[in-house]
Formats: sequence, C-alpha cells, structure tokens
Amino acid sequence: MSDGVDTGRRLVVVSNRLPFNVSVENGRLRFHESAGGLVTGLAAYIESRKRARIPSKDHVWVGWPGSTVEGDLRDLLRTEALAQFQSYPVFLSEKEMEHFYLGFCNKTLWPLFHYFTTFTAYDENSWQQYKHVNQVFCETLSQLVRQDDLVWIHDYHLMLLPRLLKARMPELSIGFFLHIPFPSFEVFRLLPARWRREILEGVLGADLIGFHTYEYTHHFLQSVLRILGHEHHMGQIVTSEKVVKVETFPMGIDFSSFVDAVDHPDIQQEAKTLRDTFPQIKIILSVDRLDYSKGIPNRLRGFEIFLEKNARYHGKVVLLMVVVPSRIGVDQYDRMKRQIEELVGKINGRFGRIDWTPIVYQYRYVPFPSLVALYSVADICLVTPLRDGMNLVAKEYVATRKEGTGVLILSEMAGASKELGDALIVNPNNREEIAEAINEALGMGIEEQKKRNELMQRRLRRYNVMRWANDFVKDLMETRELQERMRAKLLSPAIKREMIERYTKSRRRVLFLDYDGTMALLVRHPSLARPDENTLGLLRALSADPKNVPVIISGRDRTTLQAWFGHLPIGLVAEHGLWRKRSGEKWRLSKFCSSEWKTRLLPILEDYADRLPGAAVEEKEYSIAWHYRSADPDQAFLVAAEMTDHLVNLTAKTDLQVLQGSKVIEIRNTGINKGATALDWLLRDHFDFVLAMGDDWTDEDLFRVLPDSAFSIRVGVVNTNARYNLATTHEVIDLLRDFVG
Ligand code: ADQ
Repeated sequence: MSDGVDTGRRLVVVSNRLPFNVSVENGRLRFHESAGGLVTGLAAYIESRKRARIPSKDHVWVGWPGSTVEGDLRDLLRTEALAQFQSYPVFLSEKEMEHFYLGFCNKTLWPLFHYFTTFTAYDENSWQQYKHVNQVFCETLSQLVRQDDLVWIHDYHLMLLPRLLKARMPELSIGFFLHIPFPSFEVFRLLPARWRREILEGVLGADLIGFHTYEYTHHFLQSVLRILGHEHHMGQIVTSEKVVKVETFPMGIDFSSFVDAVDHPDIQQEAKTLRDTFPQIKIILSVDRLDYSKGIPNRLRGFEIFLEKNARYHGKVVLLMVVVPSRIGVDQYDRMKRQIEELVGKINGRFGRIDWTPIVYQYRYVPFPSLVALYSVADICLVTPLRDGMNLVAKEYVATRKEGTGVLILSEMAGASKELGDALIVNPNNREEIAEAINEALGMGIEEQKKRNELMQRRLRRYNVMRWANDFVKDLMETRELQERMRAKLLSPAIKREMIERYTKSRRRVLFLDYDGTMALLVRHPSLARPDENTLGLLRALSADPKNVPVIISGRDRTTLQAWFGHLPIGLVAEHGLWRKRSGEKWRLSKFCSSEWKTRLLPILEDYADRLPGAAVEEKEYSIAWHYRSADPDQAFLVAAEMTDHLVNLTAKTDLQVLQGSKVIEIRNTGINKGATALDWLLRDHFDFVLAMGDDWTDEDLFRVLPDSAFSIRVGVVNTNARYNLATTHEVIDLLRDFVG
C-alpha cells in the first residue's frame, strides 16, 4: 500500500510555502531547507512515489518561495526551482505577504481555529488581501495546471482557492486538506457572516476535503449545515454543482526514516555525546515551533510544580527545551519568546545548583540527524499543546524509540491524542496534571513503557505518511468517479434537444410538475413560496397549447393550490394525491379517508413544535405536516427522531403512515401517493409525451410508475429512480421555457 497508488496523473501540490526558502543575497539566489510538518511529510510521500515499483507520474509543487523576488531574478528562480525542486513559485510582494500571511492567516485564522479567540483580529483590509492572494495563486496555477492533473491544496492559507480554481477549470480534480483544527461552530461563527460563508464555499470548491480527526470533520460539516444549509449523508455534501466528500485522514510520519536513522553512526555518536553531557540524569525533551498554541509556558510551570513537589529528583532530571523560531515579527510571538525566556531564567534561578541546571533552553532550528539524536536519548517526551491540529513531534518520538523504552506525555488537545491513546494523556491547562504525569513517567517500569510504545508503533508503522497521502489521493480519484456516475444522469444538451424534438412532434402531452423545490426555491416558511408572475406566465403559456396537460402535483393542501393556481387551465393534485382537480372541473377525493385521527394527533404535534423553536404544524384536510426547515438542525434532529418514534407507536395498526420528507414529517392515510395519482391520469387519456419533474422522495413514487418512454427528472444531484437529474430549479424553468419556445 505504501508503495503508492499509480494514478496515471500528474500531482500538483499547492501550499503556502515551498519545500525550500529562497533568499536574495548580493543579487543572487540562495536556497535553504524549509521546516515544518507539512513540508516534511509531503516531501517523504513524493519521494516514495518516485521509488515505487511503478513510479507515479510527475509532480510539481506550487507555493511562495519565502521571500520577495523581483525583476529578472524571477525568471531565474522559475528555472532553478523547477530544475532543482520540481517547484513553481508564486510571486508576492512584501505588502501582499504582510497583510495576507502575517495578517489574515496568522492574526485571524490561526488564533481563531486554535480557539484563541481573544487574539483574533477582524480586519477588513487583511481579509481583502487574503482574497487577493488566493486569487494570485489561482492565476499562477491556471498557467501551469492541465485538465487531467490532480491538484492537492493544503492548509488554512488557501481556503478560497479550491472554488476559484474550480470556477476556472470545472473538470479539474481538486483535493483540500486542513492541517490545523477546524473549530466548533460556535467559534467559527465569530467570523463576520460574509467571510465565514466565503471560506466555506471556497473549501467546498474541492471534490474531496480532508481533516486530521473526526472531530474537525464533524465541526466542518456542522458549520456547512448551519451557515450554508447543506446537509451531508455519510460525509457527502450535495451542492448545486456536485457531490463533495468530506473525510478524516490522520496524517502520519515517515516512520522508517526515523527507525533507520537511529542506527546511523553519526547520529549514534551525537546521541552518545548528549548522554555524556547528562550522566545519570533523566532527560525530558520538549520540541516545538515557537507558538502560543503549543502551550510552552504552561509546560514550564508544570515542570516547576514537579520540581517543587519532588525534591528527590533535584539534580536527577533535566528539561531539554528546543524552540524553533517561527513567525518572527508577529507581536504575540515576540512577547511569548520573552515570556518563555523569563520563565526559564526564573525556574533555573529558583532550583538550579552549581552542578545542575534544571532547564536547558535552545532557540534554534535543529537539523534532522540532531532531532533524531535528541529523540533517541530522551527518557520522556513532553508534548503539551493547548491546541494542535495533529502534532507530529509526538509521533516522531514514538517512532524513534526502537528499543521500545521511553514515555510520551501527550496533551488531549492535540489531534495525535486520538491515535496515541497509550501515551500518558494530560490536560495541558492543568499544570498539576503535567507535574503528576512527569512523576508517573519517571516511575514507569520498562515493561510498561515497552508495552505502551509497541501498540503505538504498530499503528504509526502501518498508517505512515505515505499511506495517509495515498489514501487521500485514492479517495480523490474515487470521488471523481462518484461525481461522474451522478453526472452521467445530468440532462445533457443533446438529451435536452432530443426531448424538445419529441415534445414538438408529439400530439398529446402530460407534464407532472412538483411545485416546492422544483418550480420554486425551498424557503424558510411554506407560505413564502407564492408563485410570481413569471412562473404563472410560464404555466399559462404551457396550458395555451391545446396538446398540453400541465399538472401541478404537490404535497400542499388544496386551498393553497386553489388560491395560487385555481385560475389557470391546468390540473392540480394536492396532499400527494389525495385530492385532484382536472382543468375546468371540481376537486375530487381519490380515496375515502377519515380525518378524525387529526384531533388526536394535532395536540401531540403541537407540543413537539412548542419544544422546538422554528418548527410549525401545518394542518391539511386529511394529513398533517410538521415542518422544521427553520429550526436549529441539531436540536431538530433529536426532537424529530423522538416525535417520529412516538407517532409510529401511536399509529401502529391504523390506516396511517408517518413519512419523513425534506425537513418535514407527514402523517397521512396509507395508499395515497403521487405515483398512484399519476397512473390514474395516464390511464384516462392517451399521451405520447410524458414528463415528470420533482425534487424529493415523494416524487420518487411518481418516477417509479412511469412508462419507460417517459422523461423523468429529479432536481438535485442525488441518487434517484428518475432517468435524469437537473441541478437547480432555474434549470427546470429554463427547460419549460424552451418547450414553449
Ligand atoms: P506544526 O505546527 O509545524 O504543523 P508539528 O506537527 O509538530 O507542528 O510539526 C513540526 C515539524 O517540525 C515536525 O516534523 C518536527 O520534527 C519539526 N520540528 C519541530 N521542532 C523542530 C526544531 N527545533 N528543529 C527542526 N525541526 C523541528 C502543522 C500543524 C500541526 C500538524 C502539522 C502537519 O500545526 O498540528 O501536525 O501541521 O499537518
């Protein structure tokens, strides 16, 4: 599996940063390694694609090169980046980068998504710059992306890009992965309404969207539902254009590179030197980028409490704290650096002795071999972020412990804690808990350490970064297949032409038209869907042709249909077929039904509606509908489920049925449905052109009974018994307009 899926397509990786940084020195370009989980992980995956038994197609990496490059140097950088790193630079000016990266990315999205709401800035200028830079990425990509590429966009810097790119190239396969947490709806909604909508719509431009944990996936789906109103079914969201899949892919590490590195003589030598520096001393390691989300001050205070409470360990432990410089120039980061340094000084001052410094602090980038050496000598690895999308340091430490010893202390707020349950899990806000965990880790027996690590290593070995990326890419291909299957049923221009031709040649036609969601958009309250002059004019035009029998076939009550359409020479069907009316005739009941049951059930339905703000009861002559389109979706889900259960019990052994519709629950007599009514219509006349259009499950009854020659169309890109799908109500209206010429 980790051998790679041969997609036969070129992979285009898009991220804010490229796998290298460039600087301009004396008019010349200099390339440096760039650090971070995203780059390291993806670089390993790309290497594995090349090494695979059947090497995958080419790749190209698109991103910002790390500094402003102007003039002729741009062409040089383009050539060099492609030759050396298979990369393609996106050029941005310093000003663009400042408002985009230091501004919207790092002062708005980063703090908000990590639940640091008080650090979050809401600055319109930065938002405009964020939109602009996403647009610049889109421009650059459209110069080099080919229709059959797989484009994989990464992280919070580029959340608008999927939609921008899709609009340019609708056939392109686009995946999006978020490396940081997606916050709960209550936090995400703090963004101004316009921004949060555009961000969600931006991401939904992708075909596949991935998150590290199930929680983030769930939060995203919730926000999509509450803000854009799209429901999901098993992680699939149907927008007006396509199906989008939302999935969880916990990012792994390049496991074997850590295992293999431990035995390297240079690394062993470095580890030995480290050990010798701290003879008879237990090493606690702490490694992260300088960031307030990583919880470094709390970690230090936790260690301080540990020292306070455990004098027996004085002189016998050391906290090796390595902090990588990051986002230099952002106030919070500069302030935090000072805070950390002061704390280290204070703790060392308080407990240190001439022969012992409790905390050894380094502010620097550590190259890979030194990092492995550090992991391999650390008896404990202390990873206590306040929030972290995943946290790869925790995984890297466990992978490096080849002998199975060592204890990982891990924050429950890191995505990695979902997979590394055998670590000592702590709440990073609770410093006492951190102190106790250090104590527990120091006292843990070798056998237990090995047992815990073995379980974690098994998982990390199997679900490594190659597997993560392969799964994503494979899923992206499958999502496209799913979309294509669904699209195969979309009414193509050719079928539309054939339909119009058949329509023109036919002598007698029946057109069954559902109303809400088919001829009119679904609205928050049913009474707001009154047809406008255009719709009425269209129905009038259809009925003016003597060959046509237009029929509005609806679940609504007959009083409403009569008031809205009674003056037109068309057929009407109310309450899903219970009532029908031919043009110029009176309303007739299809089947004798009782309605006495309503007095018994109405108060129950009203009680439930009282409990759910936004729910409403609609009483029809022979049925009752309980609508909840404008209610809170989560609460509605629970109340609706409870009520359905209650009603199903009450109506058992009666002639009633309880039906779940689109944001509505209906109770009505059995044996009534749109299909039975349509059949009756068909049997009484001879039609050589039959058309039926509808948007929900009640229309499926209709599609099922129609003859093979009929044209049946379901509105929305969903599975259906209809022959074709149309994406929106606008297209329904356009089609009907084409009929009347
Ligand atoms: P980061 O916030 O960068 O990543 P993390 O997952 O810990 O956090 O990755 C850090 C990477 O940098 C690791 O591979 C580590 O080895 C390396 N590193 C750490 N300290 C270093 C040092 N001093 N010198 C050199 N290298 C160092 C974001 C999200 C995370 C998510 C990753 C991947 O914030 O939550 O896990 O992306 O999706």
